[in-house]
Amino acid sequence: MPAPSSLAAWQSLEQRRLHPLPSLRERFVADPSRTARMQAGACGITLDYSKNLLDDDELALLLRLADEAGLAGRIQAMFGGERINTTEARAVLHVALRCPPGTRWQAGGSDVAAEVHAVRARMRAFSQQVRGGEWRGHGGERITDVVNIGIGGSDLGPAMVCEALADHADDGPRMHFVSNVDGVHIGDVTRRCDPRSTLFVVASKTFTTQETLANAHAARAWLVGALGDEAAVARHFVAVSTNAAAVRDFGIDTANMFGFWDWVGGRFSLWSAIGLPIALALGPDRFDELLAGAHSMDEHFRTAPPAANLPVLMALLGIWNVNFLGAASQLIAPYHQRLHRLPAYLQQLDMESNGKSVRHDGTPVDCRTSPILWGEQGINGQHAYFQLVHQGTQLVPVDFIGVLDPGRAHEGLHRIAFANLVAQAEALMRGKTAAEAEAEMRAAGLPDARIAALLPHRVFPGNRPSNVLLLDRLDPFTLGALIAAYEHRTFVQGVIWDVNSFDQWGVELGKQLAARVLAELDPHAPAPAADAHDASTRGLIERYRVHPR
Ligand code: G6Q
Repeated sequence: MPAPSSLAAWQSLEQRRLHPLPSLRERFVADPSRTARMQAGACGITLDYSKNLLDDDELALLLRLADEAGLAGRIQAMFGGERINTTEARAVLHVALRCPPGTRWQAGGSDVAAEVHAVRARMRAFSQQVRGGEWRGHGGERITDVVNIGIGGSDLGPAMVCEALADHADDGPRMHFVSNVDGVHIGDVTRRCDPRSTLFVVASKTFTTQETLANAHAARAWLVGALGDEAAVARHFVAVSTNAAAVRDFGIDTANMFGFWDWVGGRFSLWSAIGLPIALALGPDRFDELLAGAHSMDEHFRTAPPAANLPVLMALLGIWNVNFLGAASQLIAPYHQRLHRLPAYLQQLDMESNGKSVRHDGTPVDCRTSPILWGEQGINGQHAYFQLVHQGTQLVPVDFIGVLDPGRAHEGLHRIAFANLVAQAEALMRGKTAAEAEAEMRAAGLPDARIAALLPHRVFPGNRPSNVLLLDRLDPFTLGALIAAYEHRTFVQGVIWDVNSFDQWGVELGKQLAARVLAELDPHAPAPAADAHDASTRGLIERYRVHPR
């Protein structure tokens, strides 16, 4: 694959960014059809990208860039089950996880859809049993609380979705997610639960992850200690994994294990059995709707022309901001409390996928790759870091995410949140000129000297780019589509940067070192050899070893 900067469209875009362009404010005045043209919609989601710092010419070049990078072929390769995760020699088929019942999906010589639907049927039956009170605890109590123990891809997706769709849970069990291994997280959850009516889902693709296994052992000790019977594990623990042998070694009957496959990457796995907590919380019908929304976005992504393709457009706008306008970060601002975990989820999706500096062939990338994604729900952000976004020295493109239907929320309150979303996007685009700021201060009766002193502080440069993504409503279908749109956005950017979006070697080194340091922290173990670490690391280990306990 060619280096991004060697592509003709890339070079033309480099030229374009040198042209002085009118401000966004001027462009809106000069072109009344701008917004109508710069919109795309699919699956209950509308993208208004008219507040980006580009025009039709740049957009046409970006679309050409996607074409020159071979995007169409890469999409086909992914959906066709080719081993596009080259460093791990794996196919990337999370898209197959959401194919509707009755479809066939030939990949690698087998029908992966049949395997997917077999696991989905087991998830359906199990979640119905738990929700319906047929699956009970060891002593016969109905399950009231479900604790998912997992981390990274085995935590963030289900946790985000369960929270986002809490209004669709009817009378499902209470959900808890434990990922941190510090002892506080599991302790806080077990204190709130009754062991007689608590079900643990141990979610780990590899079933070797230190944090997850340590928490699972702690949970088992808590449960067996409270119920006084090792046999209780069978009714209170289920596993989600690809590693049956390790599940068995832990003491969970593999009859209570839900499997998935190596072609499902951790951060793309909420659609697999890793989504079991979602099916338990919301019921299997809602889980199917989530999958249907994602599948519908897959179909849109696969078939819509690039110029009207939501994920492709989102990706190209990001490329423009990052590679041609120099944005180092991307703010995600959902204006809905239920979406407050979305930024954390997207952080992993994007930064673990495209936070890379070598290309497929191992040579260095010659451009900036994944920006730093950050954010939380927008209203809180407004009262904190939005200052920097409006008047700081960095360009921070924003994805505003809003929901039109208030759902169960009080309509008046929902409208306030929505008004703030609209106002922030407008303010970032328009800014406030010196003349406007001065007129305001004059109207307020400020003396001349005060106006002169304050003026530079009260000017907003504006011309700051944002997307507005509007969801018709926050329901399983639309959320599934939104997540899939971001997944494909990440994939498209990886194609253009020519990085493998599906491996994560960068998380390995810390894990390796942690295992060694853990042994060395034991005050009863021999101190590490003098040359085992640098002076700083040795000092930290020593501080821990001698700290009075
Ligand atoms: C995701 C990553 C990573 C992974 C966790 C948990 O793409 O690979 O976040 O999901 O490290 O791994 P296990 O599921 O194997 O415990």
